[in-house]
Amino acid sequence: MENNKKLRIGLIGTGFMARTHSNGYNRVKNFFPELEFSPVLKAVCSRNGEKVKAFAEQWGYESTETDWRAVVARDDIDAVDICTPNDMHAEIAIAAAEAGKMVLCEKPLARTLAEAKQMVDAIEKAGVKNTVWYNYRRVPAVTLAKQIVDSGKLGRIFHYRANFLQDWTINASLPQGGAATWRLDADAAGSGVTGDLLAHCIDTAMWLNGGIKDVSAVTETFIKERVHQSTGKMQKVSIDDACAFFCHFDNGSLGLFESTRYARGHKALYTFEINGENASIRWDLHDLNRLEYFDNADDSIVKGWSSIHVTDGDQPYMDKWWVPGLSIGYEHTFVHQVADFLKSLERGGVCSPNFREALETQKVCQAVLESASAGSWKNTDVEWRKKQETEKEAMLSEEV
Ligand code: SOE
Repeated sequence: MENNKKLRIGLIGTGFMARTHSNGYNRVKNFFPELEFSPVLKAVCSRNGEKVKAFAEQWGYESTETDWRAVVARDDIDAVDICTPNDMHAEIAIAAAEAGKMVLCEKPLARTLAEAKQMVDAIEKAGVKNTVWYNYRRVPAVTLAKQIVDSGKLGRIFHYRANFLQDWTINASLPQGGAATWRLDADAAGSGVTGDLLAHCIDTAMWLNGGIKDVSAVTETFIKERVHQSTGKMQKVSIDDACAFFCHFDNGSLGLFESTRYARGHKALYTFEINGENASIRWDLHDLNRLEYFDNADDSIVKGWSSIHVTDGDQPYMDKWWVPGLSIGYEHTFVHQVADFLKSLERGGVCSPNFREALETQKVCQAVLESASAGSWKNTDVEWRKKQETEKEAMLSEEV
């Protein structure tokens, strides 16, 4: 890294996630001016030369590449940000780590647990900074949920419930494979809703409620064959279109998770609810600035679910934005993750989830898929408690 506290980014990919990350890099110093480090958009890479040039111009990248290996080899790049389909994550992350680059990787970390383990080994061997973009942790209302849970206000936790519902793949004529629909191709994605959507729910759940011990899952593939973009032929669909699972958390609570791309009417409905002995909380991505809270200690005449509008300067991240009462949105979660990454460079600590933490989510995803195909409970082997004891998170919100 250059001494003048620049973090020179090489971004691989030009799709939807590449836009969210680029927006994060571009906005961060406007709203977190106190951070010592500043991102510099050095290079963006895509195989499509025209597309990558247009992307560079639109988002302010200084140069373009059409081969990711060129980005990894460049001396003027400190950090490689991976926004490709999942089948490229491992190869790029491992090569980048071996070249001594920091790595920021879009979720899920990998297609399989085996791939994810190789990535963690490479990153830890190289000793480079790393993070995985499980962005929903950095919705201020979700970070507030973490603070409330950690304060012990909920008491003993009995239940954790989460859903992530979409409906964009109901159309049987949608192909699998290719730039827009690689998420339907098991070779490119690894899995369907389990890796794409439940991975978010699992990451948040273990962050809020600790390790998941074992799982019992069912999956379904509703549309069994789709045309493949690369062959033009009808091919078997091997991803899970829907998945539901029960689990036990290490703390003794029960978890219930559901995800599908066949819930007509729902576009990206991520919700979770935690029920404790003394209080409960719930959150809904469609109303992301609000955290609902029920406290059994309230006076009976006013007792009920309250809806906290998480926009006050005392609440996580919100002192950085507008004035109390004014909302922020989805894109801000990526600005927050960039800010936390820059903070981790300055002050040490981990920009959670790092690769090792994301490996725990990968273990649960793998156990879910194995449980569904075996029709039986599976242990996850997560080591969440151990990691919590050993690593310090670098989150700006902790200082609020
Ligand atoms: C899928 O439609 C998707 O874009 C996921 O890949 C993202 O991770 C999720 O945040 C929104 O939905």
